[in-house]
Amino acid sequence: SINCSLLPGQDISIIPLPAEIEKGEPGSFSLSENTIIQYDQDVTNAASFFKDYCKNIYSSDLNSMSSDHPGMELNKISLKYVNDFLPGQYTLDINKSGIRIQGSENGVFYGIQSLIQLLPLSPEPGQKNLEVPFIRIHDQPRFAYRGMLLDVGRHFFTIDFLKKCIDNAAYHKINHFHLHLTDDQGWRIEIKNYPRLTEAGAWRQGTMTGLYPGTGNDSIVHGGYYTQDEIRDLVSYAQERYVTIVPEFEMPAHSLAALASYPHLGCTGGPYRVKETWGGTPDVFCAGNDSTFVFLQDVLDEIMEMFPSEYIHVGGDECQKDRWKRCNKCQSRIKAENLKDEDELQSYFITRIEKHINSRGRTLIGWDEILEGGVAPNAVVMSWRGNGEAGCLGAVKAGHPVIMTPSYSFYLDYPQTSQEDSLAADWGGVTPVRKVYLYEPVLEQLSEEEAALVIGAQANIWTEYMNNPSKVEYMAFPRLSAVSEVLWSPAGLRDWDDFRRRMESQYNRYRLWCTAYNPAEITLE
Ligand code: TNX
Repeated sequence: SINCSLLPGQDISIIPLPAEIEKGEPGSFSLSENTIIQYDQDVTNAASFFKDYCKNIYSSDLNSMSSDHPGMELNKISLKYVNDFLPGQYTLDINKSGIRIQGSENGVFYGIQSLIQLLPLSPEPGQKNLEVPFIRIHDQPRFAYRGMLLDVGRHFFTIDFLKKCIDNAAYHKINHFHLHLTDDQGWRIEIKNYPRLTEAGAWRQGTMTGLYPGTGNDSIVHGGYYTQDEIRDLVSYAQERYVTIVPEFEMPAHSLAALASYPHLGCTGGPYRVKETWGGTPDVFCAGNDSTFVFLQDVLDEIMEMFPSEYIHVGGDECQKDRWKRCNKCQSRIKAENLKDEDELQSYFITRIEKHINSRGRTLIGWDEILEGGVAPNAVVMSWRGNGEAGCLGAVKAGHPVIMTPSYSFYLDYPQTSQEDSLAADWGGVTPVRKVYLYEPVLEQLSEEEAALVIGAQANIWTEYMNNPSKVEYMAFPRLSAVSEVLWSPAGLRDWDDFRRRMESQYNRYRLWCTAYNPAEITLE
């Protein structure tokens, strides 16, 4: 007899909540090493993901065969590709003849993600049979863009850790991993044409201690970067999990690491140093110098080679304009292009970059400041300031798609509790998991047409105060689980008490996944 924590008819606790769950007859299917995974060619990824998962988590070796081989009728998991299912859509059936998942290509993968959340949470050592309850699920995502951002600029994280983040994204049916690759405090990606970006820009000589503006400097060299080969490997790892990596190359501001590497790209000519404190800096790319644009376009070309993502993020946030005001070249540009002021100069800057990105068949994303001085014609706006409302309205009124990433609800660097026990950004207030869970990305006042422009939302993990992987996970969880439900599940099913009930199992799942989390926040009364 098997001691299994998930008994039939008992707790079903999938996160994000599926659109429709029908509990089947009482009973369960027993998955064992005699179970065969039979899969259609188009959903090979999902089959291998499931095999690897059972091997890694339960030390269970399942066999698989493609559906071209005649299969047996019983004791199998069948994965069927259905051509006319929508992106992400699937059905999952578990009954006495076995497990069947049908869906679009990524739909079957998401069916697998739901299935793994039906497996036992606290397996006995050596337990080989995995009981899963009879059930029928119909599911599909609410939003097309379901994102999380990791800032590798403020602190460097290894490729292995990025892969673990991608796994966690996939478990939560999140399909975009936004990598913030460049900032004042570090440049993190090899660019063959500009080697100094990583020779100089990837390293800082120390890091401020304490909360901004800081109590001192640790004088420890910090840095690191990804080679182009590592990036290609990471991109294909993500592709196998239906996660698109959206690269971000920040401009015109947050660019001090690039200026420290190539000082001629700034208005004053430098010298510049990779920044050792948090907060902004007046030094930004010079908008009057044509050689700046040659550099930016060359770097973007290498980035677009490495990342097949339709979306290319170019930042655009928090650009201080003082240097431009006092720079002859920037002022001549304003005159020559008939621009009104420095805001319009930023708009000229981003629009010029957008032309280049569009010419390569890609779409530009920028933070909501790209609305100031006029938004570039085809840009997607990421609305982050405050509760995201102003940026959203600015974008949709101009007919532009928008991704909601409101700092007040979706910034996972903000403390989770008022008694946060470690350093956390103190510029936005406490963001408990309940607040995250109850955030609604589509503003009530939007018309149907405008609402359709809200293509999704994203949680951001800025890492000023996170210098190791456990801290990142501790800040991310459980809040990222709440985010995933906002992104995936039908709005009408959102229910805080039910979510809290399901979170009890999710905490055990974090432990199965060896993922750190903050246990303080969801305590069941
Ligand atoms: C604002 S979000 C920033 C980041 C910081 C973050 C800290 C955005 C576009 N800019 O550079 O890391 O706040 O919460």
